[in-house]
Parts: sequence; C-alpha cells; structure tokens
Amino acid sequence: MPELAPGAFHYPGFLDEAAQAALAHDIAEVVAAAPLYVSTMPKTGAPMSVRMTNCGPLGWVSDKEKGYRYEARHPATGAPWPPMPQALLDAWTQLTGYPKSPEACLINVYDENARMGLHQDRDEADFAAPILSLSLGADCRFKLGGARRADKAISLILSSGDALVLSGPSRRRFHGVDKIMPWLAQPLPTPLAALGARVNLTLRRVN
Ligand code: MD3
Ligand code: FE
Repeated sequence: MPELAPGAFHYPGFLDEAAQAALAHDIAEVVAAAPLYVSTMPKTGAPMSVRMTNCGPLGWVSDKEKGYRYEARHPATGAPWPPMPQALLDAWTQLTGYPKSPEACLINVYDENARMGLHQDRDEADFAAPILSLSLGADCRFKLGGARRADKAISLILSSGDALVLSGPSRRRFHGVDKIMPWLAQPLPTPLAALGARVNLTLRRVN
C-alpha cells in the first residue's frame, strides 16, 4: 500500500481482470442510462476534452453560466443519475473505511488526446471525507502536486485496475492528467472500448 504522500495511497492492480470486466459492464449500464456529455468551462464556455457522466445521488457538472457544481440530474436528459453500482460502494468501504457512503461518482472518459489540467477538487462542502479514484483502460501519466499550484508535483502512471485514495492533507492537493498512453495499454474492456481509451471513476462525499 505505497503512500505517495501523507494521506495519498496508490493501490496498483486493486481490481483484478474479472473485477475490471464486471465494473466495465456496470459502467456501460450507467452510460446507457446517463449518456456521456461534454462539460464546458465556467465563464469561457470552452469545452473540456474529457467526456463525463455520473452515478449516485449527485453528479459533478460544469457549464459557462453556472460553473462547477453538483446536481441531482443529468444536464441533458434531466433524469436523476443512475444508482452507484454495489461494486463501487464496496470498494469505497474497503479502501477508505469511511463511515458515510459516497454521494457522487464522476465518470471521466478520455480518448487518446484528452487531458485534465492541474486543478484542486474544491466543489465539495465536506473536505474531511476521502476521495477514491479507480482507473480502467489505457495507462495515463498522472501528476500529484502540492497545496499550491506552483508546488513541485510527483508523476506516476495510473494503470487499469489501479485505485488511489486521497485523504487528510492530500485531499486538497493539485493534480491532473498529463497524457494518455495507449501504446502499451490495456484496452478498455469490451462494453466500454467504443467510448474511449481510459475511464476514471472518482467517488466523493459532497455535503
Ligand atoms: C488528488 N480526475 O475528476 S483521478 C477529477 O484521472 C480528476 O480522471 C482525474 O481529477 C482522472 O477531478 C484524476 C485521481 C484524483 C482524484 C481526486 C484527487 C487525484 C486527486 C483529489 C486530490 C488530490
Ligand atoms: Fe480532480
């Protein structure tokens, strides 16, 4: 259980191939009910390169007018987000031990050219709760920075099946996805392969 920094834990290969395949089926069902969409940046309205959807009681959304926030409904369909698959609730309990259930699972889908710039996750009222991230598909180069944008970042590869827990002081660190690395990669399990190269699931408490 390598601790990358205080409160930041990397679990390489946390999900074995069977668990990855089962989770891919769960996520394909979520995407069928809550289609992937393109969020836009606050103020500029510039489109993000990552396509998204959510499951659980709340979902993270962003647009030009209202900016970053959590909503109970899909911005395009108006439907409530699909429930969180049991496997995600189980992974949350197993890896975080946190007594309250996650309220939101953001599903990020990356194609080979998508990236996510350095940012902090600070749209949640509850900073005491940890964040859990699960990766499927292509490797990516991930950056974990410090409390300030300019702080030196450590770089690591996130591979299919890896879990990352961010808690305590690491909950507020800057972080980003630099590069999708499809060349040596694990293709996404079949029901997701048509959607992109990499999927990341981020489970959070919001309130
Ligand atoms: C470190 N997603 O959705 S997950 C995001 O791979 C996001 O899609 C990335 O950053 C992705 O906000 C990274 C790993 C992660 C998630 C939250 C963190 C790392 C974090 C919060 C604090 C520090
Ligand atoms: Fe983030």
